[in-house]
Amino acid sequence: MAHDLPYSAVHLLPRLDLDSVRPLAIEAGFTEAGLVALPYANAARDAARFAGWIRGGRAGTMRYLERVTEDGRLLRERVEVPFPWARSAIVCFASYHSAQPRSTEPAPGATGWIARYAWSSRTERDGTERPSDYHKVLRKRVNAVEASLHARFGNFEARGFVDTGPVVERSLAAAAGLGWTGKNTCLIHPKLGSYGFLAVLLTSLPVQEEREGRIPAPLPDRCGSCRRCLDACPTQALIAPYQMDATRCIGYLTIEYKGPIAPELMEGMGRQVFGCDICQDVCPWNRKSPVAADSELHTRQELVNPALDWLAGMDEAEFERQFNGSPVRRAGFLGMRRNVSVAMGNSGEARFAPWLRAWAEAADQGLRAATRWALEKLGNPESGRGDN
Ligand code: B12
Ligand code: SF4
Ligand code: SF4
Repeated sequence: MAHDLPYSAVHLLPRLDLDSVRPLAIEAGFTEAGLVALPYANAARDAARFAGWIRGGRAGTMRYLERVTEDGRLLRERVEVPFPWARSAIVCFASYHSAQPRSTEPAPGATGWIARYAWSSRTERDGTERPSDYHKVLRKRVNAVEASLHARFGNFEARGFVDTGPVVERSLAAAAGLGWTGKNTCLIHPKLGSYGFLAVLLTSLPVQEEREGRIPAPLPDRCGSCRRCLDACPTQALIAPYQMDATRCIGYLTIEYKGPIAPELMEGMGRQVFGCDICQDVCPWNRKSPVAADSELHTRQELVNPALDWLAGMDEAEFERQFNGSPVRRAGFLGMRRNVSVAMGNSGEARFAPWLRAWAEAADQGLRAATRWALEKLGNPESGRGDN
């Protein structure tokens, strides 16, 4: 393995440089790519930030983020903890910006909001449109980059990740010069904005620029005095610039968290039924960023401002049909019903009361709590018979 090699042997290894890596990533379907030698300059600072975040209890029920090694080190704190052989990280960015409206624009009727990243679909060979999930789409692309590198450089160690690997992808992306961490904690690319997925390819190959002393400096923070995201977050999940308490984030509450939601947070959830785009929709860096034309990440029009009646009327089989292969499936059928109940409560429309009453005795605690809260919020209408 490369990390067992003496210095002289490491010196003889082929080296990566951005000029040869970037075209491979673009060819594989990514919008942009960066490269950084490991360990990177700010690794100790980022490790301390991550550890502080975990110790502050900000990860809630996302226990996988808290995994530790046998000697008690947080697995994700530094890349070298799980991957001591890694000498470089190629970080790829795939834009999912689309021309559709934003969650912060006036919406028609009683509709919910599904986060932009989950609208995706792809056209199969037989011409049918199927839901697509960025995890799968990008994974295939990372594998393609890895295969091209092997074809060029022969044998070396590599591991690719999209979201689920034990690395803090945004820290690596910032270190690789792809953008800066915004006050909303998102990675913002100066031209492409923040509607972009990240994928990481770790390799045991060293970086050319390092030897030449041309280590790319991380991009400067361009948030300036702006604080639109902090002011717009309806659940005050952005507890300070650059810092999020995930247990208050609607992205966490609607997707990751399965139980009953605190009433004051349900109030703030508004009409978001899956994820949340508010702190990105208000960000000026997403105003002029180009729309992506990605054939595997087409917008499913029916998921933009979906009618609450449509979502409420789905039985489990229909939920599967609509969301099998889509990121939305992660919320689960009952999780989505719980989120729809909250949105109904926040809609102010008494016609939703029959749905809510029908679910009020559900075995699922989260759904039960949400329907009861929503009915109360609508003033417990006696005759709320609507068009359902
Ligand atoms: C857990 C998780 C969540 C959690 C927690 C989010 C969070 N802010 O930590 C929840 C469920 C809430 C969530 C929500 C979302 N997520 Co998420 N999530 C992750 C995951 C799996 C781990 C993130 C993590 O380790 N968080 C811990 C904190 C400490 O790290 P971080 O915020 O990522 O890192 C930065 C900050 O900590 C910052 N920092 C900390 N303290 C300080 C202090 C100062 C002064 C400064 C300057 C910086 C700073 O430094 C780090 C970067 O340099 C990553 C994938 C991965 N493996 O990394 C995706 C990921 C971050 N998520 C992603 C997406 C798309 C989203 C959503 C947009 C989805 C949605 N629409 O609902 C929202 C965005 C919400 C937001 N404003 O961040 C993308 C982000 C892409 C991008 N351009 O930034 C990622 C990278 C997945 C991917 N592969 O594309 N997510
Ligand atoms: S995603 Fe929504 S809830 Fe989470 S920090 Fe951003 S605005 Fe707040
Ligand atoms: S809204 Fe303003 S403060 Fe927030 S991330 Fe965008 S530029 Fe930075």
